[in-house]
Amino acid sequence: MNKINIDKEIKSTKDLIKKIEENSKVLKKKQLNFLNKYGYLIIKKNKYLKNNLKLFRSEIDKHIKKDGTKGGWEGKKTFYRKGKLFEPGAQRLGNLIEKNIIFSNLIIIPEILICARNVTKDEIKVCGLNFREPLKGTGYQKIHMDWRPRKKKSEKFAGIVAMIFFDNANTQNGAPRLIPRTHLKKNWPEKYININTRNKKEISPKINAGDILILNLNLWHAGSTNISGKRRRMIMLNIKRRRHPQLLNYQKFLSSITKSKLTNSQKYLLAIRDSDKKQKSDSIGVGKFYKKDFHLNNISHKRV
Ligand SMILES: O=C(O)CCC(=O)C(=O)O
Repeated sequence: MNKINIDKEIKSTKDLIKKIEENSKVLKKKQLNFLNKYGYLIIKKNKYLKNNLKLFRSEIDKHIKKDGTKGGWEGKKTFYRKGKLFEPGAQRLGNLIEKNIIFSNLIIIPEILICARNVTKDEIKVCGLNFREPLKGTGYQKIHMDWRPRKKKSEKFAGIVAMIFFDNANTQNGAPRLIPRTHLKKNWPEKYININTRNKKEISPKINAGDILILNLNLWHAGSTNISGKRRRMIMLNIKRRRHPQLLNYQKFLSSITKSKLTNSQKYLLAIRDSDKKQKSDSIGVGKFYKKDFHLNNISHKRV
């Protein structure tokens, strides 16, 4: 199984997972234990991604051409200024499902959903689906995490980010850097290390096109410089516990036409059904908590 093809009404994540694993387990226990222990996991390309890599690449390139320097600003319009890049050094694209319905297939990849459930041990929802590609000579980020730290070890983890790669990635074209086991720490990375420089414990796994790198949202990681300038297209799927807010308010930012094309599982995961809780803000991410904890104004926790 490579994506969910069922379209029955979904009442809970438990229901969804049961349907995904109706016939067989999607991931081995060993893989899930690795994710819990080290905070990351590489999942080798499945048949769906293998068969559709070309299609995704050409669709991504079409939107890069169309959005250009305006890419990635969906939901963040109050911060937008003419000519200001969403992230200097990287090509970004946001609200991908509204751009083309094929991107909605990425949110129902069973391996990703199983990881999200395993990490959160809770009801889950999709909070964001964004494209990032580091550009030649740039793309370096500060070491960060994608959600606020847990206050105590007994607190549940918030979720995962699944990085879906459409090109091979290595240290030459900006493979992500990560520090295994840091998801277990109880504070922001800057409380322990210098987040601006490379850390001696960090690793940059070699990743093939179609592979998925799963990170616990609390794992310390960062983007690297794309030295060679070779393409490194990647989509980040952010999944959190259902009670947490979305990076993009999908009830507001998906049109009625797009919503009508989605399956019941996708509507459940995006929390866009009438019965789903309404989010007031266009976008809520880790930045909100970072700025509060460090008494900052408009400073990114990722930019160097
Ligand atoms: O693109 C990458 O390699 C990592 C990006 C990342 O960690 C982020 O933008 O939060």
